[in-house]
Amino acid sequence: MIMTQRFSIASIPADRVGREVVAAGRRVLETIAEQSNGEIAFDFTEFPWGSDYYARHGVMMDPHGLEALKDFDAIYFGAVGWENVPDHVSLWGLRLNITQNFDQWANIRPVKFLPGVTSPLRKADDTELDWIVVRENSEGEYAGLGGRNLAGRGPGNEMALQTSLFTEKGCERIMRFAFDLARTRTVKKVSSVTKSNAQQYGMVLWDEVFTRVAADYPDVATESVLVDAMSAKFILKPEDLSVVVASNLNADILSDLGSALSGSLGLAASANLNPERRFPSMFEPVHGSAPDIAGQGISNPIGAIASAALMLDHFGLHEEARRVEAAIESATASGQLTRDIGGTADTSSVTDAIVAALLPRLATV
Ligand code: GGG
Repeated sequence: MIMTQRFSIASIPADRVGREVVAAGRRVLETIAEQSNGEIAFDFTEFPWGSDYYARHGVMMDPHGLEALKDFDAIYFGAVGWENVPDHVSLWGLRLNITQNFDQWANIRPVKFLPGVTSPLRKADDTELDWIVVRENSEGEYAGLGGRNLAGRGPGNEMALQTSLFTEKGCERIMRFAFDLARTRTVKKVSSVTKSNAQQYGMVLWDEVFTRVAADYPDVATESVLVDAMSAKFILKPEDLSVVVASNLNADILSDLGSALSGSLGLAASANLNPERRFPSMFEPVHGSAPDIAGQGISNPIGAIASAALMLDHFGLHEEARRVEAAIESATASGQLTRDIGGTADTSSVTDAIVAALLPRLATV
């Protein structure tokens, strides 16, 4: 008798290209399930939240939405942000509402160089490049602490405070996560991104925790690099990188730089993890809703499909995750490229190529 492993997935395509790429990722996951001869099943439930929902209801998601999401095995997210809602309202009302309340404190963002995709980096032609940005995803510059006041003094006199929060616990857990991840990689090295020369409280604590945690991992090489120097290093010495751990904002910026260097933001995958599994983790492409190309069917589905591969890893379906990654590589190598990476293919033909390239799984005994 076949034992089916079932996984419940809450799908939140949200805004514009988010819908196009989540549909593509679902096709790939459904193909994985079809090819499993009944051994794997994905049960999707779609939630209509996002900026259009805001236009109808005045909120980005149902007020009881977190309750509705909390028992799913994972969340598959598209992109948030549209012109009808201020960006800080849409981001905090949906994406950050989920990452913060589900304590998805580790955000991993692999920077992968794919065959057939031209990188602006000279070194990508003849050097093996591949690194992972580990983003502290629960505090730092995104703690949401602060306020605005003194508007009563009249125009030009208002003040705003935006406070970063660095806790020992928050720093330590993301650093241990980064070191544990480094131990699984060929190059066992963690680079910590800091700015402690200028930010003498939070970032000095960050550095101190890094030094303390590093002492528990003598087999892993380390370095501590200022964020400005790290942005230069991404371009000039990327072969020196394996795992890069950084605070919320620094990692957000650096991971965009990394994915642009690999060819396009459209390629970048991410996983917002609650490593303790008290809550579902959320998988999403790094890119946003892309108003410039939304609705034309030309968005790059690879970031979302590679995020689905991260979800498969999270489910323990490692062989399936590798099959999806290999299918992506096969599609790009054969020239199936969207416009952002120099091709002419549309979203559906790239997705078709990836689905067609999914090799049959190895027989189980
Ligand atoms: N899929 C990623 C997404 O929708 N991003 C929207 C955005 O503006 N994110 C900013 C951030 O999370 O820092």
